[in-house]
Amino acid sequence: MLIDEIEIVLKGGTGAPGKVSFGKMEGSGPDGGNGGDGGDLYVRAISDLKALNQFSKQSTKAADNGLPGAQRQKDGKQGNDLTVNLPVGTTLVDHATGQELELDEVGKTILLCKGGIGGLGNYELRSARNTTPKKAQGGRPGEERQFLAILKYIADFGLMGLPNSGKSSLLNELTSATAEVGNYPFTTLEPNLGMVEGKARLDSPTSRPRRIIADIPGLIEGASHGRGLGVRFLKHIEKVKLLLHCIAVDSEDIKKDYQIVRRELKEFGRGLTEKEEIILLTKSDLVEKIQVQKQIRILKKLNKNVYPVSIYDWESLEALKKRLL
Ligand SMILES: Nc1nc2c(ncn2[C@@H]2O[C@H](COP(=O)(O)OP(=O)(O)OP(=O)(O)O)[C@@H](O)[C@H]2O)c(=O)[nH]1
Ligand SMILES: [Mg+2]
Repeated sequence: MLIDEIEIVLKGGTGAPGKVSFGKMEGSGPDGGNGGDGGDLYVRAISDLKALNQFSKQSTKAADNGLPGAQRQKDGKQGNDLTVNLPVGTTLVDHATGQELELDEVGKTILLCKGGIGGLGNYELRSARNTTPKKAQGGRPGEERQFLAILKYIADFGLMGLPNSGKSSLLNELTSATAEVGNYPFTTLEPNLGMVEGKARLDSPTSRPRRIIADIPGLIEGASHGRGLGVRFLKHIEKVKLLLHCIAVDSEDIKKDYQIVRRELKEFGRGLTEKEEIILLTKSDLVEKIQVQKQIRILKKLNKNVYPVSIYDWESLEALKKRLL
C-alpha cells in the first residue's frame, strides 16, 4: 500500500553530559571531558514514491545521541547525523508553526532538527574562583519537530475521470508503465506514474523530450463525500500542468459524465478546476465514426479541446503524444 499522508516526529540527537572526574595522582585536578553533541537530522528527496511507508511501524526518527565525556579530558563522540529519505513531491507541514517545506526535486536536502549540545566536563569548567568543580553540565536535548508529511506526485499531466474510462490503459500505451487494467470500476486503487518519451531531435540527438503522466483512481458522484475511493488521490494531480479528462465514447449522457467529475473537482478545491484541461474521448473504436463526431460536438459546446483516442488506434495515440510533448 502506498502511504501518501502520515504524521511523523523528527528529532536531533541528545547532547551527552560532561564528565566529573579527577586525576588519579595525589593533588591532580579535575580532568572530566565534555559530552558529545547530538547528531543533526536531515531530510532528502529521493525518487522512491513509497518511501513514506517506512513510518508505518515507527513514526519517530532520531539522529544518534552524543557519547558522554570521560576521564583524562576525553571528549565524548558526537552522535551521527541521520538523513531521512522522503519521496520527491513530499510537503512537510510543521505542526507548531504551520510552516510548509517542499521536497520538490530529487536530491534536495534540508537540515530540519539540530542535535543538542553536549555538556562541559569539569575540566572545562575550571575557573579562578573554582579550580576543582565537582559538577559537570548536562547535555541538551536535540530539536524535536512534528510534521504532517503529504506526498503529491510531481507530474506534467494527470489522467482522471470516471471509473473504467480507460485511464490506466492509456497510461500503459503512452508510457512504459504496466498499470493494472480491468473491465470493472476501481481497478486502480493507487496512483500510477509513467514517462512519455518523444523522439530525439536532429539538432541534439541525445536529448529526448520527457514528460511524466499520473493516473489516479476513478472518481464517482459523491467522491468528495467519500463515495468510491473518495477524492483523496486528487492531491496527486494538484501539481500537473494539464488535466487529461477521460470520458468513454459509449457514454449515454456524455455531458453529464463530464459534469459529475467536474463537480467533484470543484468540491475538492485547491485550484483543480482552474487548471487547463483537455478531454480524451476514449475507446473511440467502440462506436461508429458518426457517433464519435456526435459526442465531440456535445463536448465542444463546453469549450474544450477534445481528442478521440483508442488504444487500438495507433494514429490517435501518436496525435495525443504529439500534443503532450
Ligand atoms: N475497446 C476498447 N477498450 C478499452 C480501451 N481502453 C480501455 N479499454 C478497456 O476498458 C476497460 C477499463 O480500462 P482501464 O484502463 O482499467 O480503465 P480505468 O479508467 O483505469 O479504470 P479504473 O482504474 O477502474 O478507474 C478495460 O477492460 C480495458 O481493456 C480502448 O481504447 N478501446
Ligand atoms: Mg485505472
